[in-house]
Amino acid sequence: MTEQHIPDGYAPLTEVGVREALSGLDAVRAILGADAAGAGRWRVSEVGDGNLNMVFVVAGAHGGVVVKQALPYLRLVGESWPLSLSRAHYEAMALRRHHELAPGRVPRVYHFDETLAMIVMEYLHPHIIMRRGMIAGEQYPKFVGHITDFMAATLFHTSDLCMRAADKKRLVADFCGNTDLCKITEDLIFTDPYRIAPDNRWTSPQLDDIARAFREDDDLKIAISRLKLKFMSSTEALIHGDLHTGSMMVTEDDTRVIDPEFAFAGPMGFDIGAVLANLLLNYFSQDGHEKTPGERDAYRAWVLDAVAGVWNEFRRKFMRLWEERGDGDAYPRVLFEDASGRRRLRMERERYMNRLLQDALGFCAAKMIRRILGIAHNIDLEWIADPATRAACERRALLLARNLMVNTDSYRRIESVTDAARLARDDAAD
Ligand code: SR1
Ligand code: MG
Repeated sequence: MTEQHIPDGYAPLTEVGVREALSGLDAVRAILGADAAGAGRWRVSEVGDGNLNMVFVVAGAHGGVVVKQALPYLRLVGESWPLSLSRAHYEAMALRRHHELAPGRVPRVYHFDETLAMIVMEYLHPHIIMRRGMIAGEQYPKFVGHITDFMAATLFHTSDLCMRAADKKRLVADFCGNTDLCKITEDLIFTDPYRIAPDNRWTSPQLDDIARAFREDDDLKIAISRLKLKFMSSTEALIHGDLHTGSMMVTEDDTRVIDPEFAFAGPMGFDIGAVLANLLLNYFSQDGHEKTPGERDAYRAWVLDAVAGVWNEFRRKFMRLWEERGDGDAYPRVLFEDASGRRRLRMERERYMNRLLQDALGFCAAKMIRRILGIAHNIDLEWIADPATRAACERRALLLARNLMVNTDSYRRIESVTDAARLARDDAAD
């Protein structure tokens, strides 16, 4: 952990502090309306349910804003786990970049206060956290289109396929100080679930055997270590870094990506894999949420369609961007101007996308395993009250994830992943 720097003037916000901090901001006052006595009085409520920060909703007579403040420690654990306030700086920078690249897919930033590590942003209403909607069995028909627009735009435009080398290097430099947050990922996703770590937990005793087997599985530990190296050393694009369904706010018609505090220049497959993993975890959790067996069959089918759609649509959109706007310093167009060159470049793009799917599937597996054996779990599974049912769902997810990670190259198409997920459930039901 880097040494903690807390600027003079920083203090964790209270409701009173939020009021004070916002009262001097003309743009924010214009959105809320004046903080006046009676009906005009701003209503401030703390709503944060994430692992890291404080989040306030402020409602005024005219509208609302969200105030997110970083704490100098990890909220989930407390002051014993110090964490750099600078994550708010990286989050604000990523939100602004994402807004430029994928307008309408992220909340607008109205104000960033570096001293308070505070971002004031658009209040998304009536959006809910996607994970909660999925647990309730809600379908989001526009989700695949929206999330693939977001990923294709943000990943392509911040890659060397699109950027000039000097600009790309500046981007890498702009985000390279986000080391505390990268370290969380490096430890909690790529290391701790495969060793005895103090904060690991799982449904015990039901999963004790598989947790131990994973700790003793050299094939798996080599595979996760290769992924860790890729995460640490690849600077392919500006990635969100924590793109799970708790980082998405949705309605039937809209999808917004929030919380990019883990953003840095990393491997694109990490974001794609995060989306796939969280859909698959939800898929496996549905047995614990249906009231009668089969009640969620249609929902399960929708989730698997979404898994396939996320990759296939992303691939199509990313390829198209590359064809139309591939003016970066990688694969210079000047080298491929004749018919044979153009044909070879098309083949190369196919090869690139195949490799990207392999990366995404490896990271997908890593993200599934960490949510079942590591410190931070998903409510999709956590909210299954009966431990035996929960463990059965988790075991299926773990077995698929292990195979995905160790035998990634036997999954050449996303449909082989959805088939395997279906089979993992059907086999267990037999
Ligand atoms: C201890 S922090 C745990 C997790 O919360 C965030 O959402 C990230 O996924 C991080 O790994
Ligand atoms: Mg988050």
